[in-house]
Amino acid sequence: MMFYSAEESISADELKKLQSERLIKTVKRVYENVPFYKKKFREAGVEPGDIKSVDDLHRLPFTTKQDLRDNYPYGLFAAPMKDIVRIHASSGTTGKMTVVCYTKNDIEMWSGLIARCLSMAGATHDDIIHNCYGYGLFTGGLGIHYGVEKLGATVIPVSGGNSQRQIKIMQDFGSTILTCTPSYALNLAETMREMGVGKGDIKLKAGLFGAEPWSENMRRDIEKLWGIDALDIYGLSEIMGPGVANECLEKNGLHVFEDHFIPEIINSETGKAVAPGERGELVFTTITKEGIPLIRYRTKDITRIIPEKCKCGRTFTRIERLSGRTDDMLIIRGVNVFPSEIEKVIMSVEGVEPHYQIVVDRAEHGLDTLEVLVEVNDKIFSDEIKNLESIEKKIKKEINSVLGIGVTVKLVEPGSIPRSEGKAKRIIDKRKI
Ligand code: DLL
Repeated sequence: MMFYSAEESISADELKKLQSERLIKTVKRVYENVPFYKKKFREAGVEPGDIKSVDDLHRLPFTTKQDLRDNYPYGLFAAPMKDIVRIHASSGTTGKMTVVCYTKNDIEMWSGLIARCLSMAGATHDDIIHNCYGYGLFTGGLGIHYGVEKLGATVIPVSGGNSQRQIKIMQDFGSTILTCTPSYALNLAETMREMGVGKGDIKLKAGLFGAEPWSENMRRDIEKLWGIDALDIYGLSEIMGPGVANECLEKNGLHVFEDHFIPEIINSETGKAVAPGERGELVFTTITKEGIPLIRYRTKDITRIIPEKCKCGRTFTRIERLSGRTDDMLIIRGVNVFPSEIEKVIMSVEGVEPHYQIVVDRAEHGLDTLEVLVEVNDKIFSDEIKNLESIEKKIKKEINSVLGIGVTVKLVEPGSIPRSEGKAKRIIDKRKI
């Protein structure tokens, strides 16, 4: 089978050899160029010479977001500024920005990986990619942009916002692939409906959606509303940006681009590897980056490795759809709650729209409260009160049985929950305010 790059069907032995060579080089590079790593390796009692293959990876210490912040802005760069051609940064809701950089080779490598992602969705140089990821410091917009050009397809650099214009452009310019956050894909579908444009009026055939968690039910909705294949694209600024892992058309987990990033799944409390196939925190080591290579970076994202081989023929390992982050776990009355579990319940109920918000508060007597606001469609909303009440009850009961805690559910009018143009803000935790 022919893939965009030959590495996609690499054998296990070849991969191990390639990874080992690249890891050895990267470890040497950071040790020699980044004082932070030299110090950290010495503290851990490990030297570059100790790393002889990927089997020695576990001997290296972890890197965290805090390390990036402590070395803000350029402290972890492993290349001189004369070789850096681009900076990106993630805003971060708390604390300092996380600043990352790219050399010419890094941009070339990143673009190649995005081209790989696009071709996994069936794109070729004949396609027109409608890119609504934000352009700017965020890695989404420019990351996808350069990948489209690398593939030789056509990029429409429309960025987010002005949804009516997005639909018009899609119709007039003949966009065939959509790239945006899954929440924005839903938002745009709604605008399309309001404008009286049908999925038959546009040429879209697939989409790469990521930058935020989404569920299998949300995929089902997006695919139905648009009449397309909706694939999951994952990445984070620290490791590169979009394109660290991507789904193939089997839609059963994301292939990690192991020729550039080595994934590990660890128990976030002990730091030890979990048993094969078990869920835990995803950790990445970059093995080809020059600007800011990261060793055993703790992503805080939770997933598991899918051990079975993929039917598509690609040999890169797969990770399950990202179900949340260790730091967006809410602790409600002592119970660990992942927003994705709530989404799963909501989205399985008939008549409920994929727009919701979770509001956490602390009552006067000190007890945490969890309220879930869910939009229903027009038909249900104008239905009899008793139908609304029965849906409310159903969601409440299901959440209660999944999470084991009581919640308040409020069905709200269509269109009343704020729409996002980038990453959706679904959790409002008033307890911190
Ligand atoms: O969101 C990069 C990106 C852009 C990925 C466009 C995909 C498409 P950051 O802003 O640094 O980078 O945010 C990274 O977003 O650690 C995850 O928690 C979350 N995330 C990214 N992709 C997915 C996904 C970009 N497919 C953080 N599913 C990551 C779930 C995702 N969460």
